[in-house]
Parts: sequence; C-alpha cells; structure tokens
Amino acid sequence: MKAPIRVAVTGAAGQIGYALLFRIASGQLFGKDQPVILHLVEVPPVMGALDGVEMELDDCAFPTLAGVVKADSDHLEDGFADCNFVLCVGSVPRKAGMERGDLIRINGPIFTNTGKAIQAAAAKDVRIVVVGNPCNTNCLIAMANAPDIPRDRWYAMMMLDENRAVSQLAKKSGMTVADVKNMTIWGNHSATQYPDFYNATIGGKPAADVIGDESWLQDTFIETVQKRGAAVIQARGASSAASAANACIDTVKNIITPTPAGESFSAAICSDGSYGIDEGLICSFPLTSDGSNWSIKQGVKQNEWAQAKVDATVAELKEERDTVKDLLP
Ligand code: NAX
Repeated sequence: MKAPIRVAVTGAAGQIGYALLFRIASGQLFGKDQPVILHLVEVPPVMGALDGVEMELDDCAFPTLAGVVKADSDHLEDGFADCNFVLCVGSVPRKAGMERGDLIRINGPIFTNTGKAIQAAAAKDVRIVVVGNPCNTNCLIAMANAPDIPRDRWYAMMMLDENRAVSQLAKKSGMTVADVKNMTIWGNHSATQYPDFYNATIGGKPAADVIGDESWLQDTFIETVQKRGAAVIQARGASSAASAANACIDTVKNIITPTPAGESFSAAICSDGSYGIDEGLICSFPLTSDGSNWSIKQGVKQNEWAQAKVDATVAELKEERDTVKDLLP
C-alpha cells in the first residue's frame, strides 16, 4: 500500500456527495493500492446527517479508506488541511424563480472563502475540481482568491456534458459509447455550452458523416445535451446525482491518467488565450493530460456556424465574470 492521499468533498451529505464518496472510498478512483483519507465538509445544520454518512462509510469496511475527517463550513481550513484533491460539490441549488445571476451572487461568496481556505491549508500539490454551479464562475472566484496556487490546478466539471453527448451520438449511430471519441464541450457548463460534434469521431470517422443528418446534429442533438439536466429533473423530480458523481470520478481520472494518443477530454480550465478565448476565463476546451498537467489540444478547426456557438458561450462566461468582479481580487 502507498501512503494515503487526502481528498476533500464539500457538500458531502448532498445527493452528489452521497453518490461520490463510496466510489472514492472503495478504491475505484485512485486504485486498490492507494489508501484515501476522506475530508467531508458540510454546512453546520447538516453535520448530523454527515455523521450518518460516516457511519455508512465505516459499515462498508473499505480496505482503501484510511480515515474520515469532518469539518463544517465555518472551519474550512480544517476541512482542507493537507488535501491533495478538493472536490467542491457544495453550493446552494437554484430554486424556482431564481435567475442565473441571482444564483451566481448567492454562491459566489462561498467560493471566496473556499479559495482562501484551500490556499491556507491544502497540500502543496492540491488540485481542485468545482462541481457546484455555476461551476465555471465559482471556480474563477475560488482561483482568484487563492493567488499562490498555480492556475493550472483549477478545474470546473464539464464531463457530465461530454458523457451525455457521447451517449446521444452512440445511440443515434447504433455504435457503442467506446466508439465515440473527441466529443469536446466548449465554454460554459450552462445552456450555452457548445457540444462540438463536427470534430468528434465515431468508429474513427467524422461523427457528422456517420450520423448523416446535419440538421439533427445542429438542432436536436445540441438541444438534448444542453437541456439534459432539466430533462432529468422533470423525469426524476431531482437533479442529476449518480451521473454527476460519475462525471466527477471521470474528471479526476482524466487528470491523473495520461490521455491515450489522439484522444482528448473536456474540462474547464484557466484559459491561456488559446483559440482567442480571454486569458484567465475558466472555459472548457479539448484537453490532454500527461498524468499530472493538462495541455489544450491545438489546431481544432471550427466552421462559421460552430465558431458562433463558441463565441456565444464565451460571451456568457465574460458576462458572468463581470457579475462577480467585486469577488475577484
Ligand atoms: P444537494 O443540495 O443535494 O447537495 C448540496 C450540499 O451542499 C448540501 O448538503 C448542502 O448542505 C451543501 N452545502 C451548501 N453550501 C455549502 C457550503 N458553503 N459548504 C459546504 N457544503 C455546502 O445538491 P447536489 O444535487 O448534490 O448538487 C450539488 C451541486 O452540483 C449543485 O450546485 C448543482 O447545481 C451542481 N451540479 C453540477 C453539475 C456539473 O456538471 N458541473 C451537474 C450536476 C449538478 O447539478
């Protein structure tokens, strides 16, 4: 067995947290030879429920779970102490009648404190994945409040969108999800995201050629992916949880595993100005990893129609950044 790593999960008693913790503790994420100490962070009124989650973790008797630390959101530095990964799931969900701008203003301050506490307490090699919405802008706020942490350590989760898109293409083409590659989501984790089917392949061929129905791709496919979260809420009466937890696992795996040659994955990271996208925005790109650092895949071409989609989602990210500029030191 290796030395344990420490993984913090905020919102640990929420529905994504509940679907996520057991998969991390069981060794599915970091491997059966990598012990993990889980740091569970919740708001004070939910600490009782968190005790119950801890009991259930105990009752699984996972050989890879080397310990559990609990902390409330008034003591974030205890929660993030020496953590190698911080998975920021906790945030206030959008309620009926709430505009996106309202949600940004409510959740923004959570992420100023999160950024400061990560900088003060986490391990030197910490990497952060923000899931709580609006995840790109929350990530931007946390990053801005932790200036000593290198900017390439910050990620916002786009993998649920990628997985949704891959699954739709596989179904439509009659192929398997394993046949679909390079299904990049560009931009914001919101209804403006651009699922880039033109550069995706199915069985090694351009997805558009395999599907053979460009108007289905431009209209039905994109809308289905963009609005999938709402469709799950409508059907299930609750927002995506198991699939979101799964996407969080996939994101961390993609970060820590060298990307197979010729492939890429989607995550929102701090733009370096590639593709003319403002430096410093937390924007989703096609990425590759060498097992520890990401690179943006270069040379991806967009036609005029697709470029307009990318421009629209980037414009939304800039608007969100303007909405929270007082939270960005
Ligand atoms: P839940 O409401 O079930 O759980 C959220 C938990 O966070 C609650 O237990 C709450 O007490 C806790 N919390 C709130 N403020 C906190 C704080 N300051 N510190 C620590 N914990 C805090 O929501 P759930 O369904 O688990 O979703 C969590 C977040 O993920 C939401 O913001 C949601 O919008 C977002 N999502 C993001 C996705 C993505 O692809 N990036 C997809 C799924 C999901 O919608």
